[in-house]
Amino acid sequence: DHAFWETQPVGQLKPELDKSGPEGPIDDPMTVDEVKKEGYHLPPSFEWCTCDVTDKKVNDEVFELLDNNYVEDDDAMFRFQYSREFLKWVLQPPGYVKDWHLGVRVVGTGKLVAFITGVPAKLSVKGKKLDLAEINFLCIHKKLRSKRLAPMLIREITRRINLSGIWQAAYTAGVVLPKPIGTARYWHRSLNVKKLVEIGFTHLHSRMTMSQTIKFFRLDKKPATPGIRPMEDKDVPAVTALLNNYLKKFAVAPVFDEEETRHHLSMRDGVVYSYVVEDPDKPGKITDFVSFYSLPSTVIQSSGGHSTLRAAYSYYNVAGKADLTRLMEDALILARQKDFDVFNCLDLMDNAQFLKDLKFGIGDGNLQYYLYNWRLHNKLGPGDIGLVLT
Ligand code: YNC
Ligand code: MG
Repeated sequence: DHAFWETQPVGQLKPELDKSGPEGPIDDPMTVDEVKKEGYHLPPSFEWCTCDVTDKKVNDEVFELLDNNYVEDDDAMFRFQYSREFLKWVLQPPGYVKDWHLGVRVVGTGKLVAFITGVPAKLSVKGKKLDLAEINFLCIHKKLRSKRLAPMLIREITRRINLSGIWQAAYTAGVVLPKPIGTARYWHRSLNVKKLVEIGFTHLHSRMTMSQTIKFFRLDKKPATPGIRPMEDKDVPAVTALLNNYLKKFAVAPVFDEEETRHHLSMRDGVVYSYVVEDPDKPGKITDFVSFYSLPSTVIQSSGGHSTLRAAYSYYNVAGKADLTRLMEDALILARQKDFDVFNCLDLMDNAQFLKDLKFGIGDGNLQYYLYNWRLHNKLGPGDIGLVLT
């Protein structure tokens, strides 16, 4: 039973509750005039706040809340540790709305105890271009769990987004809610397998020694694709064209204009890494693109002197001239050079093509994809999904 989600314009898990209709909006159209102008009520000891992550003090508060209370794996061994710089990056894309960075504070002490964010994006869903919000960082302090605060955060951010005339949203979660539009799975490629074994992220195969395992995962020192180099600002138009042309083939994928490409895909040390292949025979011609972002995790029971797992996550990749597997092997090498311990990748887009060949191992748990107020008749396969939410 989903007392909250059964009241929302989303696909329902119980067939008898699922309203049929054409693919598209589930709710009747509304106008901004009809949206409630005052915030929803919170229990008396709490108040809403807008979190400006460019303010150093607020950025620290958000960092601390997430560092201590955000997503953990099922065995509570690792917890995501989004960096302060990362938060500034993902929360301030072109056209971002301050009011969509929503917090809850304790009245009196001012302590930040809950958070949820939305950022504007353009998504192509089966050929229709939607201006929507991408929702992320829903987090409630551990001491305030199971008090039905999450539905309040979701209702209030929906109201704030609706006030901008936006009626759809996209989000992902590890849990199954009404109702996934698709499901993807994480795969993991060891880069520093010795450390991964020491922190319990991975285990030695029963008939393999540590030195055999290290050899098995060894990579070349340098990438092999001729002309591969870090993306520069001058590459933005070519990367935008390459990316949009590639993403067209997926049922659900973002559409980037040049400003958005510059924001999401320019190199930012410690945050996001992007490389282009410039054709050695045709200077200036960009044929391929790879990118990954940095999302470390805290090692909860720190062991072997390791307190942080340095993880790179595959972001957007386009193989034009190069072979995708060869290109992604270069991404692994570049991530290793940047001292990442593991390279994580979802099985979406064309990624299933290279996961096994490049010695990725399948993870546990799924990542569920959702759309708010948009009906699709059939569940998408991972290969139909072209969207990566950080
Ligand atoms: C979740 N992840 O089912 P029902 S992902 C959405 N996303 O409602 P309470 C969730 N809903 O089933 P707690 C959810 N997890 O009764 C639970 N729920 O209908 C639903 N964890 O609320 C749940 N971050 O406050 C139930 O639960 C209701 O205290 C129960 O809080 C939940 O960012 C949570 O995993 C997740 O901090 C905040 O456990 C808490 O347990 C926590 O009693 C660790 O809530 C961190 C964590 C989630 C990461 C993410 C995407 C969020 C999407 C939210 C939905 C957006 C909808 C679109 C809005 C804009 C629309 C427009 C336009
Ligand atoms: Mg709660």
